Amino acid sequence: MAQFTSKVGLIVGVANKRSIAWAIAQAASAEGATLILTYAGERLEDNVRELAATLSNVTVLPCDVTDDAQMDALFASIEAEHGGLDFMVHGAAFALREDLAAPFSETSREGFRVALEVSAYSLVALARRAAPMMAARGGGSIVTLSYLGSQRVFTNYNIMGVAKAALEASVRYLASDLGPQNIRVNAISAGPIKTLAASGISGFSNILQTYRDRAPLRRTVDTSEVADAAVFLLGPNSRGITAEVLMVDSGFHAMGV
Ligand code: NAD
Ligand code: 0WE
Repeated sequence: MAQFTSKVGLIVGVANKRSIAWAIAQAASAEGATLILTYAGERLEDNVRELAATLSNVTVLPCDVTDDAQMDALFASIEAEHGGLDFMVHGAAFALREDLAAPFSETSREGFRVALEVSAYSLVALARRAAPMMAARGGGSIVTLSYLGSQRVFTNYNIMGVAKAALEASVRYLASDLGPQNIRVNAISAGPIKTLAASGISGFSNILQTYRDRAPLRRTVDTSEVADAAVFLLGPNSRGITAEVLMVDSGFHAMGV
């Protein structure tokens, strides 16, 4: 039987058809999940509604992760409509564009705050609200998306690397907090993929080519490969795994010179 039959999942971070979160939504839906997809701002609402219409059992709701009222309303409406939650995917990240171009030492106080708030604190804020609804069903699974820039320096990744380091540490602390309620918290560290979040990043093609040249698999990964790993971490096959950062990057992270 499909892994997510009668399971309810919240997916934060769909912007368009190239989004990693959208690939995860499609893979979870194929396993029978009922899904709630959120959009960040009215500009993206039509996009997300069009995508959602291609799946069955999907609800679309607003959620700007910097807005506590929107987050409260989101979970209230999930409780009212579905009566609970079994899994959650967090794929929200944002830094000011200027901070992904200037030297890291030029990062402003505001740029540091924005990147850490949207890309790391949002996981904590969402997990806090999701946890009681998951606990009431005997447990749950939370997956977020990270990048190797949390551990190593990538030119121009800058404040996002610091935000991903905070995100990965938050995964471990949340896993410790929520584990007693049988709620698991893990991250997938994906290799570079040409999504909206990669658009206009100067030198992104060079990063992709470096992975093709040097990763053990001699290729980049695509969103369906990240989605398959996410289905594993969200579902019962990973029931013994929490506080983990799973690398889905063609093995690039293992290489030295
Ligand atoms: P994407 O642009 O499709 O997704 C990023 C999402 O963040 C968008 O849906 C956007 O709406 C959302 N977001 C930004 N600010 C928000 C806010 N205030 N409230 C709610 N949502 C907000 O790009 P993606 O590549 O699919 O990124 C998804 C995740 O994967 C991010 O965490 C990213 O850091 C991570 N990641 C991406 C890559 C890559 O190369 N594309 C590699 C590793 C990890
Ligand atoms: O996490 C990311 C990128 C996230 C991101 C992207 C943008 C672009 C548009 C956050 N904020 C913004 N702000 C914008 O205004 N990735 C893992 C993709 C990525 O971005 C890079 C990378 C990789 C990989 C930037 C520099 C170097 C490598």
